Parts: sequence; C-alpha cells; structure tokens
Amino acid sequence: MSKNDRIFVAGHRGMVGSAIVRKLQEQGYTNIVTRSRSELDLVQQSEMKRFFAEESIDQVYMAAAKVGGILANNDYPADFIYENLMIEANVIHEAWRAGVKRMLFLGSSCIYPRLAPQPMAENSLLTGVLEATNEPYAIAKIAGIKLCESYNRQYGTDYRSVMPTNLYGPGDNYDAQKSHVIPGLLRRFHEAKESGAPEVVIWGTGKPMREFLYVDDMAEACVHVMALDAETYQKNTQPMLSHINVGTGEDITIRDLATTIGEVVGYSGRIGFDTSKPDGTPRKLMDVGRLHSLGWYARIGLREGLAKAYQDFLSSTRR
Ligand code: GFB
Repeated sequence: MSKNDRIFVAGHRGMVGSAIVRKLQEQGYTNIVTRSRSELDLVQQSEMKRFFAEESIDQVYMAAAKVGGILANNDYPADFIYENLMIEANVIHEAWRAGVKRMLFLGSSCIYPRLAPQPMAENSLLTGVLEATNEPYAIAKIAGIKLCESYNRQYGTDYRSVMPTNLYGPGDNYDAQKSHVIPGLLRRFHEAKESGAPEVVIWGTGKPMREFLYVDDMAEACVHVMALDAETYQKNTQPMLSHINVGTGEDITIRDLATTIGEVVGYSGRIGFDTSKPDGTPRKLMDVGRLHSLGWYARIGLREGLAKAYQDFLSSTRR
C-alpha cells in the first residue's frame, strides 16, 4: 500500500467517513476520492459498477451506512436492513469486479448477541440471539463481514472488517429522536440549560452500560488496520472470523453518562427517567485484545471527547 493509492472513502459526509478523510490527509495520503449522494447513489448497483470501472480505485473505506439510535432502529427496521444490505453488496461486489484489492468494512458492536459474555470477543459472533431493537441493522452488518470473508476465501481479496463500539464526535446527528444517546443528550441538556428547565428526562432506566469511542480515535484505528501488511492481518485473524473490535475497553452506565454530560454542558438541574422508552442491550463492552496486540490503543478520554463534541454541537446550531 502506498501514500499515493487512490482511496475511495464511501460515506465521506458522515461522522465516521469525514473523520477518516481528515485522518488520511493528516497522515499524508494524497489521492482520496469522494462522492456525494447526489453524484453516486450506493444503493444503485449500476452506478457503483460505472464508478469503479472509471476510477481505478486501489483501496476502499466502507463508512457509508444508514445509522441511527435505538428508537430510529426500532421504528424504521426496513430502511435499516434494506439500505445497508444494498450498499454493502453493491460496493463489495463491484469493487471486487473492478479489481480493488484492499477494503475496510465498518460494522457495529450490535452484531454480537444481546447477552454475550462481557467483554465481547470477536468469537462471540453468531453464538446467540441478537438485541431486538436493532436486529435488522445487526443482520445487515453481519452480512457485510461475511461478504468480505467470502470474497477473500473465493477470490483472494484482502477485505478487512472493524467493529466499532458506540461512536460520537464532530459531525454527529443531533436530532432529538433519531440520534444516539450522546448527541441526543447534548442537545437536551443544552436546551434545558438555556431555558432554565428544572429536569432533563433521559430514556430508559439509566442502568444499561455502554462504551463510547471518539470518532477521531476510530478513524485512526481504521487507518492503522488498513496499513497493516496482509500477513500481519491474517496472522491475527481467521478466514471466517476476520473482524477486529475497536473500542476503549471501558464502559459507563447511561445514568453516569448523563451526569457527565450535564457537567460538561454546565446544567445543574435534576435527571429524570422515561421508562416507557427501551433500554436496549444491558451491556456491550468490547474485548479489544486483538486490536491492542496489533499496536493500537484509544487516546481520547470520555470527558475530553464530550467537551469537544459539545463544541461541535454548539457550532452546528450556528451552521
Ligand atoms: O445510543 P443509543 O441509541 O444506542 O442508546 P444503543 C444507548 C442507551 O442510552 C439506551 C439510552 O439504553 C437508551 O435507552 N438513552 C437515554 C438514550 N436517553 C437517550 C436519548 O435521549 N437518546 C438515545 N438515543 N438513547 C444503537 C443501535 O443502540 O447503537 C444501533 O440501535 C447501533 O444499531 C448503535 O449499534 C451503535 O447502543 O442502544
């Protein structure tokens, strides 16, 4: 792999894709190819075929996906499974057809069984029942891993997969309903501070535990994994268990997360709980041993990351 490779970052306008583009530029990669949705619809196979035939791409980062928080996953299951399956199948198949040798597919920690032993190791995949609120999304992401592995086994490609824990940071979706917990709570605590509201109500019981990774750390892990030589990647994975977890190895209750967000935002009122909303998986802490043995560790702590994310939220309200 060379710094002059033509690298297609699919989903470069999203939180993760834009962080990967920033990280590649920072590390001296000079030939990054991006397309907006209006220029290239990844759901359309014919468009993907034309794109790869014309562009001579060497590497692909698959950061394009339909994503959302617990309620969005629960409310729009058809969109989540259809769009993600189509994007993965089109990008992976057409990249292979055009001779792309190396790819990085990005999945999610929700691929693991709802009650997987904690921390969740890569070999927990397909050992139990998935969490109901995001099963369609998880099935699509599992299909993405299996697409990569199948093309590797049958055609000798070098398609890798990383499974990030819950991500947050600049470029997040701050929608009150459809977002993940951190952007949703940054908005709610900020608005409560501004209006002087005595209480912020968070969803569920506050008892579930989650692990959070700042998106710039995730981008750095992605570039690190892609830059490994093929022998090292293969030595640390297995042909049919080829994905690598990405996380911090530490988790926190949603209640403590809310308290920390309140402190970062500067809100001093009460926290209430709306238990009519789902809790989702009780816990999903990543086993990051495989990644550590490959030489990568997370660097940005939660409080530091939340402070940066809050600044991004504030500037998004001015954009
Ligand atoms: O971030 P979140 O939607 O992702 O929710 P999941 C995490 C936890 O925070 C759940 C609670 O227990 C929520 O009930 N929570 C409390 C809130 N207040 C809020 C709020 O205002 N907004 C949100 N969104 N949650 C998603 C999956 O699950 O995680 C996706 O649905 C994906 O498939 C993603 O894997 C990373 O961790 O529960």
